[in-house]
Amino acid sequence: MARVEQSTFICTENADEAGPTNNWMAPKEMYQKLRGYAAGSMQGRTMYVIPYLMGPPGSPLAKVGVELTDSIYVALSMGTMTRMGSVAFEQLGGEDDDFNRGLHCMLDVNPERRYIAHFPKDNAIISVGSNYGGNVLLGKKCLALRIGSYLGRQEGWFAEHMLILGVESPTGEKTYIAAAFPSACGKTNFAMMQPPAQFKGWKVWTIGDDIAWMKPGPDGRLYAINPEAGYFGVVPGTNSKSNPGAVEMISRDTVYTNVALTPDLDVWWEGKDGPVPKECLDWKGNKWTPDSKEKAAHPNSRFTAPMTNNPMLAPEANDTQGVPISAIVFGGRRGDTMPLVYQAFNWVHGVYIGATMGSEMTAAAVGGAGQVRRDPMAMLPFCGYHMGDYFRHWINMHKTIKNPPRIFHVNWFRKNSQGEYLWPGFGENMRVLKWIVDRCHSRTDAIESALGWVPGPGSIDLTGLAGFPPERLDELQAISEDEWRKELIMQDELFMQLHNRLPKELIFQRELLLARL
Ligand code: SAT
Ligand code: MN
Repeated sequence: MARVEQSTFICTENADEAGPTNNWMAPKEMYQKLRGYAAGSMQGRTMYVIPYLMGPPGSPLAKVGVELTDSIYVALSMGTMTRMGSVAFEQLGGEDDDFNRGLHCMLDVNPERRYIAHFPKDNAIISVGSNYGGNVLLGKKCLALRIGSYLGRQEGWFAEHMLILGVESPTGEKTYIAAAFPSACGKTNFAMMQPPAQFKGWKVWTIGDDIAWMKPGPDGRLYAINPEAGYFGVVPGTNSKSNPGAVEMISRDTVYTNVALTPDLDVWWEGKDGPVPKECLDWKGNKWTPDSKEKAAHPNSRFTAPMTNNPMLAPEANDTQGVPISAIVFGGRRGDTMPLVYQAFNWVHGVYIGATMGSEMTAAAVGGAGQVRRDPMAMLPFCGYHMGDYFRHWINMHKTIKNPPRIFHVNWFRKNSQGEYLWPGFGENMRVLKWIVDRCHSRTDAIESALGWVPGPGSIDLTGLAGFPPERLDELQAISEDEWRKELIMQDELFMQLHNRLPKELIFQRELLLARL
């Protein structure tokens, strides 16, 4: 019912290449172990052969994989999440005829024999002993992020844990934005946002909700594609207020996992529109009533739905060249410390902001929910090599991007001393998004703060935001010395862990921030 990071391995020749934030085992040893588990394990079962394409057909950025699996859940989900079938083979040939070799064996889903092993040199993945999306839909986190990031570093591009959206203004101007948030922080909702009523004529189009592959184009801008063809989203809390587009999207052609089942064979979850059922079966199949102590749907229960069901799917989602990115947004789930929004002074400062991202852990991964952990660029569980080298790659790429995107940091989750959320979130995030868009086009004010550029007075439009006194924006933007002292100490722990490959530039950025504070 969730990703298991403790069972996820990067199998490079030596451990230092994988770095201290990944589990490591030598390829030879891992192959031997997993071939042992796999041998004969599909006897009497059905094996599915899944050729799949990550990215729009014909795109120079697209990649091919073939996954073997004995799980019908995987076969059906891969058909939604990727472009599956002969389209994959048609992509092969020519210059790049490599493809990812994937093997998934459910075994008896015993955690003792559970491994998600990546072999970047061989462009291969073996996953055994589980049947949860992030562990077994090998195109997603395994190929598009862990193997992808490894290839991206060699080939000069980025594989990132980012949504991609297009903001259309009333004049028809389109601005494309990529945003990295850790798992289960609302990426899908943000990517499918519906602007509030007074943003007349403004539209938000989705290109992707989870992963971006980005490469510099001939005009010096950074171009992004979504390698996926569907959304694997968190179900609880999905309703016509949080994400009206998703309600429509998942009303058909959708695979649900770990939700509750009503007596009339419908699905149900906490926060669904309509009345709470008088009784149902919970996600484990036990009888559930509104008096039950446990949740009916698992907090990480998921939907798998085709992107073509999204009413605001951008036609550009099929562009082979991708879309030019004007802004990169980093964000986490932080009850304190982090303001609603600020902008980096420049690229290296932006890399530092992304590298030091922190977030309260969620149900998407096993263990630790609620604790703040460092999650650089939301890639901690998904980077296929040493995180210090990953930061170096980000800094180096600046040389090949003449017109780099502006970099921002947002936090929708700041609370007051009573523990109440200060910002309404969801569609109202459009107000922050518009400031970001206006900054990209040099149309709005910002003032310098210790953290970066922040909105000038009145430059975040709050009209029509019921029950939101304007002073609350000051509370949301406040920089507390005490909180930042703790923050900088926590950042240091990550830097210490990565010290042998940490770019000096990031250490200097931390010093500068300290001095400004
Ligand atoms: O569960 S997944 O890994 O597929 C999604 C996520 O954690 O971002
Ligand atoms: Mn994700």
